[in-house]
Amino acid sequence: MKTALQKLRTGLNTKLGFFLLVVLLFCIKSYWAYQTEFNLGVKGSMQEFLLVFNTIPGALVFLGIALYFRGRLSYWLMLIIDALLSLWLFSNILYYREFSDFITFNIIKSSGAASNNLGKSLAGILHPVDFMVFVDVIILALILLFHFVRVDMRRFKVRHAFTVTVLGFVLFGANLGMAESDRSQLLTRTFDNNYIVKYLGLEAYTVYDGIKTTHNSVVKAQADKDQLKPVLNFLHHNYAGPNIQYQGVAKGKNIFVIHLESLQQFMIDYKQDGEEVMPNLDKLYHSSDTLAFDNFFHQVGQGKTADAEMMLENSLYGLPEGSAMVTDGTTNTFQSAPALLSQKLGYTTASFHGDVPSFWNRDNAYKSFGYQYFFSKEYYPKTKNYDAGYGMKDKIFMKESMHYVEQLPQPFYAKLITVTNHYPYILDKQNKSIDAWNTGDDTVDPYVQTAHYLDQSLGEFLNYLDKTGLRKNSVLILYGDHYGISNNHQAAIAQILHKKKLTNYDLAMFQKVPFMINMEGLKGGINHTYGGEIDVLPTLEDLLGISSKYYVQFGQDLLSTQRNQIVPFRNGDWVTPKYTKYNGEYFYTKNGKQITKATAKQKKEFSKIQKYVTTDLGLSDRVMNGDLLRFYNLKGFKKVNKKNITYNLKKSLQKLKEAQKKKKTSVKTENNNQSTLDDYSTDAPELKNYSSLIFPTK
Ligand code: GP9
Ligand code: MN
Repeated sequence: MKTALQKLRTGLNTKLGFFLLVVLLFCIKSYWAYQTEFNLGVKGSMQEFLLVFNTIPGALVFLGIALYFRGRLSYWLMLIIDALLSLWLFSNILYYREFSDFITFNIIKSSGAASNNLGKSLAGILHPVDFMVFVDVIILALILLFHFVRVDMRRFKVRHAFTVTVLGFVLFGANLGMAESDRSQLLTRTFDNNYIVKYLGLEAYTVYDGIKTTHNSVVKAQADKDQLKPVLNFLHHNYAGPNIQYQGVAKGKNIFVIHLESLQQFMIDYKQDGEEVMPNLDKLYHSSDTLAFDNFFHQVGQGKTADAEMMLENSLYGLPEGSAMVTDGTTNTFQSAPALLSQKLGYTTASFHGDVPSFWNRDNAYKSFGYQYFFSKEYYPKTKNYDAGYGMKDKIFMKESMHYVEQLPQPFYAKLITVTNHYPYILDKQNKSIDAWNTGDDTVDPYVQTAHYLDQSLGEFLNYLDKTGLRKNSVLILYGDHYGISNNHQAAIAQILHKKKLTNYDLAMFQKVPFMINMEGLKGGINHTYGGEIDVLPTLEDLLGISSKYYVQFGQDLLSTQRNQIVPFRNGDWVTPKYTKYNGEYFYTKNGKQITKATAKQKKEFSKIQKYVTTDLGLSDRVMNGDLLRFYNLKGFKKVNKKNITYNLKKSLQKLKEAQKKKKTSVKTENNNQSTLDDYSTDAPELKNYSSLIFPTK
């Protein structure tokens, strides 16, 4: 009688036997990764079951391709497919660790724009255990190489291979059916990639994403003017008029938009050993000249910084996947803040960023936004150690940016994008002036040090504004672009917030970011309205006295008394002053109590809010995907002519020179052509040895 082992051996010596072994190992490995490497939020027995089950259909279909081939080739093909699927899984594990999301084709398309920084972060987040995803492939390869199994040279009938493929699709159908019964509209709502992987597996998610991306290009080709109708109806219906108390109060002022990288609201007034971590920002927050918002949320998706910029400057949402600035920034028509302000009010517009211009496709998207200048890394002196890995260190960046700011004819709109407080929060010893946190989570702990550094750089900048008098005729807009500490670090978050356990409500509130408007004489105070990044542009427009009534903008003026105060998150969750919906759970916003059994009335309220959120996001996506603004004729607005804009160093410097001759209102011109840079004091240790800074001249 044959022993079980012998039987197994005989089984494995057939092609089907070997195939089943490959499938089995692949499924086990995928399941292991789902459980340990991702945070899919599996709840209940159905979801538990599907997490195991969904590994099978994709494995049968993809690995099954090899069954259509003959002999040895078919065996090796099986391993090649297995290796490719494993590589894809591996890439997703790394990507997920930083972004809490899965890779999309749009992200891959944009990887040229994002790769330089992405590469750096990936190297830093690699865990040895990640390589486990290749173990089965290696074992199988050794089995074949050392002839532990015999290659079955018999013909595997096409009919049988086809049966395996069909079985894969049938099982996928069953999987989808069970998934839909647990969560309806799984594929149509598309709000969260995590859901799709949880229910359908990584392979199905990838195919789904590919189809969607192709579909998007087709959508653009098919879009027409009529699609604007529902958009305009919705916006008209939800328009919130200006608050007369604030209407036009910032007219004629310079505008500084300060992009505070990864800064979250909980850092305001945050203390470490009794000391404020961000004293300069805290002071600004509490100043009587500052309108500070304490219920202001980031609303970014995968595009992170780029999504924040998209919202701030267009009042259009980023996309559910990828970065709209990358996928649509080059080709779409926009009616953005820089273009509006320069055309309507004669502003000089410039963005400043101490990184390469290609990141997030800024070099192209900014042209579409109508930015006249884009001062990126090459415009700055290359002083020793000026770079912290993610771009120039904030103190150096802020100071040196003033070399260009002082040359911009006033009034100007200047956006300064900081980067030092960016994951993985790298800062050299000489710049660290407080201790790191001690949560035991290495990725989180140094956040407080880079945030402190960011605050110091702000303090130096504010001093300069005061000293030069620029403060008097400027309005400052400061905002945190998105979370710095992702929900993957819950144990650390709980410690930082001094809480025992976190609920989904806590995580929702953890998405608050600072938003402040500061201007001499502004009627300030802490404003409790619920809002987010989408609302900034309409707010600014009303402060400047331009009516956004006929603009295609999806936010509402934060100061308007007619606001609905519904804050949509990019994945379709939301916050209102009354209720919060986060990760599928409902809460009272006031006290964080969970609503486990909603009354009929509450259910009705929820669905009304959800309808608004879904429509708001959906229509914004339609504008973006269909490039609908190309059909919208905004009265008094000329379509931006990108061909007239260049960010070439030599040409831009020339243009800046001429602009100052033409319009003699720059800070430098008004200062008898003397630079004000000496008024900028910084304690940046890197600049100590430089008596003067050499800026590029051509
Ligand atoms: C890079 C910087 C960071 O240029 O703006 O972008 P993020 O990773 O935060 O999206
Ligand atoms: Mn960012």
